[in-house]
Amino acid sequence: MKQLITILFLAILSATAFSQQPPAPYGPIPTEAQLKWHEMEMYCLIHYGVDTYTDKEWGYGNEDPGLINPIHFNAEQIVSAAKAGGFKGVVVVAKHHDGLCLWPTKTTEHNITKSPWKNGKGDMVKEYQQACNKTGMLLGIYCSPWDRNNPAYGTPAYVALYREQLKELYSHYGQFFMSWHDGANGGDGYYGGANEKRLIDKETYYGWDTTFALTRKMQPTAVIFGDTGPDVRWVGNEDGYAGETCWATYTPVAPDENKKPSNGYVKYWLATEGTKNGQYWMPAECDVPLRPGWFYHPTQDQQAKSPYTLLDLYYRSVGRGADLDLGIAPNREGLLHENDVAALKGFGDLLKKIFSNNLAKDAVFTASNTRGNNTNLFGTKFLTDEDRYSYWATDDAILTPTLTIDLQHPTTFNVIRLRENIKLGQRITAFTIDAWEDDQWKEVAAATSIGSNRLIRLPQNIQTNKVRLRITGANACIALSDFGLFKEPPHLTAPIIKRDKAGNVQLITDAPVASIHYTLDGSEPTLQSPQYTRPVLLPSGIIKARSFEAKGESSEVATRIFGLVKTTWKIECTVPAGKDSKKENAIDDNEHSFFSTLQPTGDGAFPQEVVVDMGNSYTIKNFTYLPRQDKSTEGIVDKYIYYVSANGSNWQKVAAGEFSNIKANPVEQVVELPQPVEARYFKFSVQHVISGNGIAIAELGAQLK
Ligand code: FUL
Repeated sequence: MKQLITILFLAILSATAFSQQPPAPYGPIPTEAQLKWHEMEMYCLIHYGVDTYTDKEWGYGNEDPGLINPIHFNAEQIVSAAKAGGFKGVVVVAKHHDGLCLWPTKTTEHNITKSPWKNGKGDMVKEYQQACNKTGMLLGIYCSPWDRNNPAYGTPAYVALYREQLKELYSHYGQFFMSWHDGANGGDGYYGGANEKRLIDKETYYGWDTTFALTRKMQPTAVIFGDTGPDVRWVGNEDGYAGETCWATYTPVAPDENKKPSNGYVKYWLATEGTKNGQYWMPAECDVPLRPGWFYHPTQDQQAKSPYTLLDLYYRSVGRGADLDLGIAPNREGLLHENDVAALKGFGDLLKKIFSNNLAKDAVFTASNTRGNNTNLFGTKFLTDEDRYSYWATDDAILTPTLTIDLQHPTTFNVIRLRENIKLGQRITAFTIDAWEDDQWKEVAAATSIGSNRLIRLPQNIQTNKVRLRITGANACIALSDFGLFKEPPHLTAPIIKRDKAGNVQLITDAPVASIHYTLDGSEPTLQSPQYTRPVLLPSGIIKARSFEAKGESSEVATRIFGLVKTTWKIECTVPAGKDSKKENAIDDNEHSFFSTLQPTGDGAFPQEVVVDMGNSYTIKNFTYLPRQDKSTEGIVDKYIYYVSANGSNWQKVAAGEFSNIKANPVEQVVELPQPVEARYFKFSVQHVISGNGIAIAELGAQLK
């Protein structure tokens, strides 16, 4: 009898022990620093430097530090604007590819002490540190590995110097949340006057392992960002979005077989999705500038992304388990432009409005299974407690449970949020959401990866009193930490601006609105601005439009800047078109078609030149080049010369340069002329392309003075 009691007792004990046992972690799991980084969700990347004054995206390395004189520089204004946008920190570009250090470094003369700003006594990184401390924001650092100024670039001496620069930054500015290492590496530059092309072995040159060991030692709480992490990976585009399926795990792959992937040397396009069951916990950072470029350009003052555009990016980055890194660019005075400040604030307010009220917080959850039946430890009550690491779990064998959410009363929502307890790895691989409608379940959404955060934005509001989550695939039993339902405020959408080939602009709304008003001078449209009644002829220039409702509510402002109408244009090229391509595609106002001279074989000789006859003489202030938009980099131009002519035979050179960063950020390139020119013909002379034996042009354009 005694024996039986002991056995029974032991059996009960082991059952209780099991029911208290948390699930074993699955696959790679995040470090403490990575967890903190996930919790941040959003931060900003600040680009300011000589490019701010030269109107470039990459400096060549020969710029005069004397250019830097931001008389009103105010780190607090910049950091506070980011904070108002809901961002939790800033990464400061302390040195960009041009090599100018914004802190008083001992490693090179090419630094802020040689600028007139604060009589050479200033230290921008310090001022950002102070502003962050004051505002409760976190600080990160970007120090470009590629340095087009340094004479030693390409030799081991430079790598040692780069490490010295990092050491200075790591020692004097407190704790960093992130050390950001860019993948753009090697190419032509000033290099102390050598003016040459320096290529490096991207796999081995920087000795990243040694450098990152330094980071670990000196900044143990910082995550390290790079194309191959090791802590946070580049998402593979500068458009600000992760894949619809996006794994926090990733196995980077080198472009060539049997090589080790490294910064700037990786099949980066695989990073958009990551790797299901990948080797490392290496979540994605989605970086994207608020304006088209990373640096400030006065011509982009009207092009800050609107709050709703930012919200869309938020869903496609943070909503897919990645973080959003938004580029902000202080202007020549050292301040964020008021339009940028307003866009950030509008976005921050919107996020607060949407996510401050979880409509599922008082719901009654019924799970088809709870781990060891132990609702105290693993019950559904943890799904709405705002703690990312408390969770509902299932028994080890249960991979496809169902969760029914009784909202108790009809509830309207359009956003669903799910989170896993990522301390236990990324486990769920597929799920479906149903809503109770007309006495039956109706599927309203389905998705794959969840990880630290998954947001589903439904195309329309749903009203229901019951929702069901069906997990349809998992690598291991479930450890879900969050279930949320949210509703976006009603919102009048901005008009869509379209222009036909003849220059007639149409303003379109999805549904009728009381009125649409527009301006053609760059000012904000108000009820007093001209009312839109029929297409407006706009041969070149800016249009801003806004919808209004009877009660005075208004939409965001939609802005478009149009180049000169091309109906009278004719185009010729010095080399034949590639297969299935025609030259007219470069002037057809269709960004999805492109003209190419790429051939199946051959090296291709440059320059290759395109001549456009605009049909009439105009006063031109800039030329534009839109690279192909199909994600391929073949034929994308990165060095050009522009010529103009009155008769098509006597040519005058008006601009020459490089389209820096066009590979990672293939947006329309605007070449501002030093002064407006009178011309009927222009010649786009392509000196160099990123890769391939020919050129690829989606659109060529010009804007009138
Ligand atoms: C890129 C750089 O080349 C750009 O200039 C910019 O700094 C961006 C954030 O990273 O790779």
